[in-house]
Amino acid sequence: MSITRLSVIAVILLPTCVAATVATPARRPGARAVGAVFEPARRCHAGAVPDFDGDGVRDLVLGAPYATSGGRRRAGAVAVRYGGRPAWLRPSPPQTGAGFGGTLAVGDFDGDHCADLAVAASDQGRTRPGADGTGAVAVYFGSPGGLRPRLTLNARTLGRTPASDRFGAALAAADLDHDGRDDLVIGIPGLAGGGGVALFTRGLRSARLITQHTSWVGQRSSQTDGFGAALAVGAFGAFGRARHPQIAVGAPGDGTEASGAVTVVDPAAHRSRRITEDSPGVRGVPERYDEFGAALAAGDFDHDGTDDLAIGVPGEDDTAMPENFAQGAVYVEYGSGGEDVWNLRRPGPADRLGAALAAADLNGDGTADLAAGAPGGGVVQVLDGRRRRGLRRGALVTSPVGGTDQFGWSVAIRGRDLLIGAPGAGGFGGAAFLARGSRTTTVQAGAAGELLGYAVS
Ligand SMILES: [Ca+2]
Ligand SMILES: [Ca+2]
Ligand SMILES: [Ca+2]
Ligand SMILES: [Ca+2]
Repeated sequence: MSITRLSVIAVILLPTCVAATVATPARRPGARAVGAVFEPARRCHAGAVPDFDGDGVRDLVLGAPYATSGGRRRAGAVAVRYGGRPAWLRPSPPQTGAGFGGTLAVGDFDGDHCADLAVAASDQGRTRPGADGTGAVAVYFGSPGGLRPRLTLNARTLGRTPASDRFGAALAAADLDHDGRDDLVIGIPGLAGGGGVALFTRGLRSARLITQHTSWVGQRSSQTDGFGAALAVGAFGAFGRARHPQIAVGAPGDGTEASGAVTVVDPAAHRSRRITEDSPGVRGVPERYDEFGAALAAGDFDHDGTDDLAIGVPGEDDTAMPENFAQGAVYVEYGSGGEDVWNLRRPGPADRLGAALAAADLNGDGTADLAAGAPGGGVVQVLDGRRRRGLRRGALVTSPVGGTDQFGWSVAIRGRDLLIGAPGAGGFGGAAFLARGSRTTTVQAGAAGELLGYAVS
């Protein structure tokens, strides 16, 4: 899912004059030691998620990849809400068209219990006009004084020469090696040879690359596969490793005419398994531009101790009604071997259900639930997990603004709340909302085509 897809719509609908945004000065890199002197003597404790400053109050992050930063158009910015207090993270240095904030991930990378934030600028550093960006990921560490810039990761960190890699087009954070620190998984869907996935472990000091050509993956590839365009980490129980974290990697451009594929990789066991709509137990039919694997989420939806994998297929058509192109679908592959296929109850063309997914226990009954965005339809379908029985249809959250707002382009579950991005709202200034039950409130609205809510976390 590239920013370009939305920017095509934005270019058509936006007025040509785009006003400059008022920039809140970013925290100066290197100011960390000085700032620490004035910080209250308090530590972070594991609790509210995410909590960057350790005050026990949940914080929220909203990506605005087309925000103007430092006078550079579309350099991007990220709005951080410490409790209710808004602040901005700006790229340093800002680069025109970099799209900083297009992808976000929250984890505790240094294990100090302050949540940390990874922000991708996957369009950064185009080698020529119109080419995909090389991309970079900025990592901010949480502290009682808030988020502080710590390091930047890019293709060079992996010892590669940057090209049109789209480094950071997908991100996931989880403790893969059980050392008490979250590891960062970075999707590089444009990497030469069909894409790749980088694993940064041990406080992000150790790096390794997995591609379709990795010996134990062993797939044929083509340049447009987009391996690494979506990521989810879960204990899927594949390869007989019950509680071991594994990585699901989406390659929505793989297969015949971008029907899409997902590969579950186990970097410790050196095993992998490829899933397509042609796989045994999967009911679908691979069709042109289905984009199977454009979004992924992992959760134990039937509470059997094994994570289940939700796969977004936003390009899925209704075979019985050809005019319903790209109504979208969500496939759920249970660790037990069962499968669900979900559509909207009243689907329409270009709804693109499954363009965004999030999994966590939303209703507090102890079992993971699933939220699936259908940004073309401006809705988010909630599916409630049930012990032993799996998902059932839950609430349909509809856009409070309507129209071309792309409500559901991004979605995250934060406690009992759904955090929903609508980057098309307000003439593509964008907006983010919190929804609980039938109540939807605005968190923040963007301005001047900055696409706020393109990513949320
Ligand atoms: Ca906080
Ligand atoms: Ca931390
Ligand atoms: Ca399960
Ligand atoms: Ca639940």
